[in-house]
Amino acid sequence: MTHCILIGTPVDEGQRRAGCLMGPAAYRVAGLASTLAELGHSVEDRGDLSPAPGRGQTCANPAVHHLPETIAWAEAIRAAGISAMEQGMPIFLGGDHALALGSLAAAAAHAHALGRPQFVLWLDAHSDFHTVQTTQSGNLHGTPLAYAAGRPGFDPFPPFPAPIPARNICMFGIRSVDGAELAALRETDIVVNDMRVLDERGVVAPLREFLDRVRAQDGLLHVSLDVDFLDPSIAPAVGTTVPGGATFREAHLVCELLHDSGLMTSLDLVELNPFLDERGRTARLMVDLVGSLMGRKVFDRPTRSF
Ligand code: B3U
Ligand code: MN
Ligand code: MN
Repeated sequence: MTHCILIGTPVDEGQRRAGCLMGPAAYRVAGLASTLAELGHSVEDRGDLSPAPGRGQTCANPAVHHLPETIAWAEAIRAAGISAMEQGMPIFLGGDHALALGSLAAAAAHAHALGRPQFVLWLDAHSDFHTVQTTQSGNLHGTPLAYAAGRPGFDPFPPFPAPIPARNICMFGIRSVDGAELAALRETDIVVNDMRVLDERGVVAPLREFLDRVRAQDGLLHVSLDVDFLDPSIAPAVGTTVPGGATFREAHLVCELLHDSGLMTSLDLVELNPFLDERGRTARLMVDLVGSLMGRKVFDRPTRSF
């Protein structure tokens, strides 16, 4: 059984559509803590973080907005995340994806301190591989993976503590990549399982290939679940819907395989915008997916040993 530490991270500054700040409250209303408790886990809700005031940092890209506030969030999330990782499994309740500038830094610092490799599974329609310099929208929720991979172009963010090797990063569900991100991605060994790959191969084989590598290297695994990984027909409460996402069944299967692996050590739930939801259905779906991630199953059967 796992000690689950809920950390509310109501970041709304990483994009321009207000509402993600209501995400932590929506997960609580949708029963996240009781779902985890019913599965036999202990749950500690640490409430919502609030960042220090922004310190007025600037950068050369005029499109970028809320830079000082986003840096302050990243620092607060990183500090809270490191202490949580020492005590249990943090679940970061977003908040937009800019929160991963902090949660990934926490995970990487923690893994580095343990002397173990950090891996990342990025469940998202987007690659979020811009730097502060290349983003055209100026929305910093499109940057955290590039920061974690150690790409240059992140001044004035603090240096990423222990950059995550590209081979340890696996993208899943990708279907919207900007030109600058694509050019940069082509130069890396990041495993990009875009929707074409998932359509051809299904979710099981590509995910097992990745999980086998995590297991073989005794890695820690951070999973970052963006609501827009899911098809908008089942998960409408997100500001950046992209058609052709994961189905209900694919998403649950991914979560069940992750649970069977026993490898996940930290989790982000990001981009839920409850203001755009239909009677809480997206929040409830996300909570149900966490249930699958944490061991809910219909029937016990022998699972493939990893
Ligand atoms: N790549 C685009 C769009 C985007 C990234 N992440 C989200 N949207 N959610 C950008 O703005 O960087
Ligand atoms: Mn994202
Ligand atoms: Mn996305």
